[in-house]
Amino acid sequence: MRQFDIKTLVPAITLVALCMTGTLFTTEAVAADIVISQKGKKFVPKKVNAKVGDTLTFVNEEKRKRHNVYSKSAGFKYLKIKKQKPGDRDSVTIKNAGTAVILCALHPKMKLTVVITK
Ligand SMILES: [Cu+2]
Repeated sequence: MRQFDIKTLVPAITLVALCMTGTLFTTEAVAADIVISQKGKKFVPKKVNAKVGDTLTFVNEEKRKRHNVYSKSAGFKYLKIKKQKPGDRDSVTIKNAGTAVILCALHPKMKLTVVITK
């Protein structure tokens, strides 16, 4: 029975290891943190694209106003943050694809559209 030469085996293992890590890096998507400001009674920006697994971070940049975050969109009612005081920074992680409209209960004109793909 032929035995593998150590000089062949070591580079072969290294190559396999490199391929595996390369595969991991290319297939494993890095989740993004999408920062949205609440400023002047608006969400800034008012529309963002996201992927499942990304987080939405809401930063209240007002001097005095409070805000909150909620959604009535089907499948996205978990996208909510209770009262946010000026300076507060809170995040929610997106679990599914679709289009979510985010609102603020205190300021009915505030609207953010999040288009989520897998
Ligand atoms: Cu508000």
